[in-house]
Amino acid sequence: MMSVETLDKLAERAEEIISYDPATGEEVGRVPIASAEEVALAVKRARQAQVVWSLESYRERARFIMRARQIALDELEEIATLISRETGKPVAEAISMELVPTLDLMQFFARRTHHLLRPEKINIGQYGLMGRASHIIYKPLGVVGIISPWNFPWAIPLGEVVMSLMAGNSVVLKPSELTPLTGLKIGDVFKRAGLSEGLLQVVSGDGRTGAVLVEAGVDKIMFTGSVQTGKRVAQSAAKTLTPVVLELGGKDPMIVLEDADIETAASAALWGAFCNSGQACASVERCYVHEKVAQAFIESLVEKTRALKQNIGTSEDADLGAMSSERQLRTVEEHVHDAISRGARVLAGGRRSSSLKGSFYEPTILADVDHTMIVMREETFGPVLPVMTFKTEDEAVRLANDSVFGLTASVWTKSVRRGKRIAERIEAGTVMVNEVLYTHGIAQTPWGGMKQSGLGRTHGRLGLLELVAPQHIHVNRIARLRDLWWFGYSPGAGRLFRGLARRFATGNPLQTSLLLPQMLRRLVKKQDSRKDERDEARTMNDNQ
Ligand code: TXE
Repeated sequence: MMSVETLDKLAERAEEIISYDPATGEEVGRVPIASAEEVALAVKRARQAQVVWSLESYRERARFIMRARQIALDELEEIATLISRETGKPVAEAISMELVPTLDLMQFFARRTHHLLRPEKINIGQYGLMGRASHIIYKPLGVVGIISPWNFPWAIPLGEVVMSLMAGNSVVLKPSELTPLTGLKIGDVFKRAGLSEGLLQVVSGDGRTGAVLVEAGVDKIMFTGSVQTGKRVAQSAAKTLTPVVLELGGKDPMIVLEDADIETAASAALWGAFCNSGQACASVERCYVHEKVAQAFIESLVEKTRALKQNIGTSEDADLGAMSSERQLRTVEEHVHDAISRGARVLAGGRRSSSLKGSFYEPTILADVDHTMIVMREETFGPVLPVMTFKTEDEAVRLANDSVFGLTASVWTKSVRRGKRIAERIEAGTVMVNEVLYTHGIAQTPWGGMKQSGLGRTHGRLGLLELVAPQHIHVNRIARLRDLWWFGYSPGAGRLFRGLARRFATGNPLQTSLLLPQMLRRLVKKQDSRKDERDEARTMNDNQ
């Protein structure tokens, strides 16, 4: 068995990807890297398959999703074990954080997409009084390219696959090179559900394969990963104006006010910071606690941290498993060393596990931290929770907003009203009051960030709208009348237009009604001039 570090490097270089269990260093399996030609072919096949799929009813599309759902449910243990082996996370967590939410999401979008994407009438105000009507329909985009990360290798891509398919698109999925087998498993489940092969194709590979997919002429890219790669994806997509949704990192703050339930808040901070070994984009990465309750909160947090069990993910009693890669573990080490060198105190953990051989880092609590430290500024993406104190609500909000990221945040207080008021002041795509991290698991709510945490949304109706092209249909029911603003400009027309600016543009029909005589005169005159034109044309014809 090779060292985990050597294995990471090998996996990066080889022309096939070898997936290793980061807890044991054992090989889980290997897959070939798709060539540029294979990616292009996949997109071509996807485009052909999508034409027929876009004509299927929502009910028909839903049948395939529900069949795939049943297969995933029947194979729950096998899938959870595969996820655990490729990522290092506990099997229990693979079930609670990846399978349960996606099984729920599948039934939700299977049952509700027709409702969420139903045509919508638009109230067009006074134009409606003029016999016009507008509505929107939502058309599929075509081929959606999904590029996904390793931290939730099942839940993140699967949600986007389901939403894309329900919206009438086909999909080419490029899973992370660290978790290629879980990606292929998604393809396998849908294939056995009877979905035609072109509609969901999984192309295995690393960043190069992802880069090829971005430029392969897809109609949308759904990317989840680092800020750095996200910017590269956006740049390359800009060449063809391919729209992108970017779900990037976070440095999510948790604010514990003096009136919070301290025990519950400490348990929430524990789970929010350490589930998935802190490798969630919405992990609690910074904790701000009111100085009055700081001691009680920190004592409880440290005690709970010390009681956590770390072990190989497939063992029944593991709270925390291994980190997904040696590279990620090194990032964590750098952040913690930097913090210590600038005066931070380690209250728990602070080092890789001495008893476990793989990529295990002990759950870590840091105190005496400040915003000069990397651990308070950059995404750590590991089991580290730095805790800082504050004196006033304003100070807490200022500290929470002092970040280039803005994915999620949480506020803890017994007063829901106060929590909501503070939540609205925080710059983040999702702010939870008395909750942490978990809303990616709610299919109905939108997910996405502000600032450098990303662009666009996934999940919920807003997420579904990213996967369709809205088309506005406008109808004039009184087609026999010409419009007031058409040609035939004259001093009288000029007077009417000035009146429109003053009265019609107020949006008030009563004001507009004062212009009725002028309007009628113009319409009649126009009708007359049309009649004159017709008479003139007839005379000319007669004379010929
Ligand atoms: O992500 P990358 P990495 C953060 C977290 C982590 C850091 C690095 O802080 O430490 O990112 O992780 C594909 N064109 N998050 O390096 O490189 C790649 O193959 C197109 C937060 O693993 O962004 C993989 O499938 N695609 C995040 C996917 O992009 C490219 C989850 C993500 O890899 C590409 C993961 C390119 N040029 C990491 N280069 C979250 N939001 O949850 C790579 N890829």
